[in-house]
Amino acid sequence: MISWPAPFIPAVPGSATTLRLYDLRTDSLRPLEPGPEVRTYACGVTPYDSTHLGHAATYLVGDLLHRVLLDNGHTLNAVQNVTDIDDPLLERAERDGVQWEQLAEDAIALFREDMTALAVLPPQHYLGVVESMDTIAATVRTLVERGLTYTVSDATGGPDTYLDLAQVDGEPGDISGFDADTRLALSAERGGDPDRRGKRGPLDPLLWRGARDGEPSWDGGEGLGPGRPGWHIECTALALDLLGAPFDVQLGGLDLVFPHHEMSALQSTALTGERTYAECYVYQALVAYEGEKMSKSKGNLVFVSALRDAGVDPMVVRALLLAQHYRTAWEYTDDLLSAATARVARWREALSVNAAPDATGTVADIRAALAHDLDSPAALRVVDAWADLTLAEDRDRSADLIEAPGLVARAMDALLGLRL
Ligand code: 5CA
Ligand code: ZN
Repeated sequence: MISWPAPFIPAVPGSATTLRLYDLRTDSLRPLEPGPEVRTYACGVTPYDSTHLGHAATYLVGDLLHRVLLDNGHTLNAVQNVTDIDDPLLERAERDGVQWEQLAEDAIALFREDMTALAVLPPQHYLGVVESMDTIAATVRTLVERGLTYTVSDATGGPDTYLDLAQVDGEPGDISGFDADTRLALSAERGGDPDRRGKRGPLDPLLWRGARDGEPSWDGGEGLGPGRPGWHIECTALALDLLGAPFDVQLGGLDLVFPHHEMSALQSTALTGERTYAECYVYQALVAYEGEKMSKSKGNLVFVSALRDAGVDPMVVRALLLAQHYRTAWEYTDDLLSAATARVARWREALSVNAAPDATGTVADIRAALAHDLDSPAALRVVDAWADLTLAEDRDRSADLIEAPGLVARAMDALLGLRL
């Protein structure tokens, strides 16, 4: 699947700093010490609606991470999927009386536009489930051939193939640290079927759903038959195919840690024998609106495209998002938009002066803020301080440099994705 155009990243003089990143699994801030090529996996959208600010915040975490890594001289192998076939997509298509393929295509096109407008770096591999069906089915067949699966059939249909977690060397709380009751509750809430009769273990993930009348299906090959993949295996199959395990960083919103990433990791262990799926698990805290998590199922959404249609500069949206640290939950309000609008205007004013105070320290401070767990709010405060100083009426201008505004502009562009 084509992704979206890559923004140009200007070169920024000065030296980079080692990135320290919070890893949810070990609950610690750790120096990220990847090889020359960094392998990241970001869970992509389920395309049945347009991009809301929660999605955008999540993809900006990966974007900031990738920008810092590029600044540190790394190359990237970033993978992102598109869940272009799954229950929520089929349910929405049915509700709206549209073809599920068309619904997905339109939502993906809009997502690309939103990511382009927000200057999010595109992944090296952007893959839909439908186009990756052979890879995913082959991954499921490997688990079947190893005797690690079983099937359930009942009045709802089947045969549905599950992974027998009891045979896998790992615990379903390894990453999240959630206790058994929480795991059960979240499984039921987030697409699982812990109460289904015939399952050996309540959390056993669905790998392949046997074809049902009226539902799209694909030939899974010998031992599987017609059907479609369960949710978690799509990400495991793509990550192992394109990155291998362990890869460097798993990205997503905080609602994905359980069951999605725990199941992805256990499936990977069953396939590779390797306990570590990702070296570091990085999550965007959930963005709320009107008192609740912004979610497609609840409908309390602020769409990036709606803001764009209303004439909001995408760089203002980006500034609004970067003003929040990715690990702190926040709620969208119109005041945040007003504040970001004023801030961007002030930065533009400062960047358009002819000469300004030396900005070498400003650039170093932006780098230092991002190197500390992608602290974008701190990085923006560094820019504010430079703008305040530059625009101060009564300051001494004798040491001003003509190149200073351009240097800050380049650093903001390359490191923060703010092209003003
Ligand atoms: N297709 C799956 C991942 S394989 C999926 O979760 N799709 S999604 O469209 O529901 O979400 C896409 C990404 O946005 C996920 O990482 C999800 O955790 C994140 N996300 C969704 N809602 C919010 C929110 N309110 N705040 C922060 N991140 C969110
Ligand atoms: Zn995923």
